Amino acid sequence: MPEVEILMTGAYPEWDMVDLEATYRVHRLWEAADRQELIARVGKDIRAIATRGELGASAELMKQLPKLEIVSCYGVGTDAIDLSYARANDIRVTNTPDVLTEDVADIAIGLLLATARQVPQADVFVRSGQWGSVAMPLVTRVSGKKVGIVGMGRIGKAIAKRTAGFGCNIAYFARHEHTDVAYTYQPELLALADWADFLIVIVPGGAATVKIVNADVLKALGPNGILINVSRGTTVDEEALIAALQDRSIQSAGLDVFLNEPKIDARFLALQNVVLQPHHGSGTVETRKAMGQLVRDNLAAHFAGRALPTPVV
Ligand code: 8YV
Repeated sequence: MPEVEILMTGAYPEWDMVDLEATYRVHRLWEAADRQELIARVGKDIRAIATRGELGASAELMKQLPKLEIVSCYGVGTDAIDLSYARANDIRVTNTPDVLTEDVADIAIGLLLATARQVPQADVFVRSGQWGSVAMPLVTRVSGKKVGIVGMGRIGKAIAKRTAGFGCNIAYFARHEHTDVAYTYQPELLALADWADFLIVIVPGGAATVKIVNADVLKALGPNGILINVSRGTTVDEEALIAALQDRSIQSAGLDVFLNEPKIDARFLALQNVVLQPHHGSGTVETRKAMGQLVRDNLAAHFAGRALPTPVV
């Protein structure tokens, strides 16, 4: 029986589970009928948490694991992990950067095209037999338009590169100017939204970015504007977004992330001018295999006393 005990907060694909369970004694928190009972029973022996981006690890959970040494996150965003608690308690934290960059950028473009060109609506149009009897409504061009990118990290840059391929004019909002890119830096988000035809949000989640896309930003984006969010549900004021979609003060939105996933606000389901994705930006076989490998590499390095491949803390 493997002796290092780890707690998993949510499932990974089967190929990761097989590998992890061959190497560690894995406790499946999400399958426990009574999670508190499981933690009370095994918590004192847990040395690692394997979690996912959206599940994270709270201070409340970590406090109940006195031997916890490392939290390894399957995902790049660590906003749901209490990093201050980890730092203060010498708990290492790792994530899975780089391996998912291209896929998340791809889905941002996929959502932009799906939303502007109304691909899901066109699919319904053909399947429902309307083709030939009524005209498909004309849609919005993507090529050559003004794209505002909110966040110019690794994924923001990959999105910019793709939209440049569409001949788009690109500007971005970030905490500071990025000198390694030639796109226009706009330090005012409101001004960026006012200028842009399409606003693509890819800033990290967390306290600093809560509701940065608020009612004023949506108003500035305007009735022909399209919002794409592939960051976290927290970065957009969802009440304001639903109101803006309902009264068409923005044209439409393409969303991969929401508050309260997977139980998202039901009002989204009734809207025709939004394309919905189940937080699946990194959800390709290729990327998920690489993410699982990186989680395992970080855990293996930690327990072998080697340098962590992708440390956050
Ligand atoms: C999720 C993500 O982790 O990378 C992130 O921050 O949010 C995603 O990749 C993924 O859906 C696995 O749960």
